[in-house]
Amino acid sequence: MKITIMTLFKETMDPMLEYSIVGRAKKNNYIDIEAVDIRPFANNKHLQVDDYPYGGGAGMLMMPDPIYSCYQAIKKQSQAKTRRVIYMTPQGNVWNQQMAEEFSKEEELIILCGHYEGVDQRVIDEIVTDEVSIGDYVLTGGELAALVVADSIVRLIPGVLGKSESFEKESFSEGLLEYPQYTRPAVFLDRKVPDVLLSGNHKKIEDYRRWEAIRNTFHKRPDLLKDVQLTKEEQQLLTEYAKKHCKVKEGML
Ligand code: 6GU
Repeated sequence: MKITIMTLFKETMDPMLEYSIVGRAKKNNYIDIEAVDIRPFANNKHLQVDDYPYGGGAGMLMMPDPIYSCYQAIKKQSQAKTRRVIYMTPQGNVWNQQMAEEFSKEEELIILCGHYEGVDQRVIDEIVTDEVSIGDYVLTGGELAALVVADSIVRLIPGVLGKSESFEKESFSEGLLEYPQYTRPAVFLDRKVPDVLLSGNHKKIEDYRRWEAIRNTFHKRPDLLKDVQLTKEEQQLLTEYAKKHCKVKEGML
């Protein structure tokens, strides 16, 4: 997998790509990921990359030509047969785990970070295959959003996470949030670790964790439960639990 991030702020992104799990994945050649500066691809003496919008209005727009030249240079260097080009924009599809899984299977990704008031529409129409947002709020630029998207993809690539960091039982992997976790000491500020976790009974521990994950999801993100496969028994348990623990607002059911 190769990921190239096109940006006017390469220096702000490089440190995030050199450290931690992403940096390690890069060093160990599980992934080729880099930020490329768009500015040197400007076709004018002053390396200008933004200009006023036709028709007037506030702010500056990124000019199409530097972005297109940058894209062509990236494409020329690549052996990939297929690629997707993501434009980071609050107008895009809101990123989620399912999209991360889908994009992690691609051979090559190019991520375009917008800045200022945006990007000339013609270069978007020419090169972009997917528009992505990371949520309903506005950032000053696409860089932070691109790092979020890249991080969530990189960690899904086989080999990137070690066994101890494995993502089999984590939030969203089965549509549920995670169960709560505990480490030493067994008692902290008079708060005890649940007895079952010290019991050594693996079946009991597994059942306890599954139920805690369901309970956690019910309280924090009940909207996720509609996509979770619960056993009949779990469904019953949850119905009982809900009756006991939740006041149902009038008109809700
Ligand atoms: Cl991808 N870009 C910007 N500028 N703001 C955002 C965003 C992206 N996603 C949420 N807000």
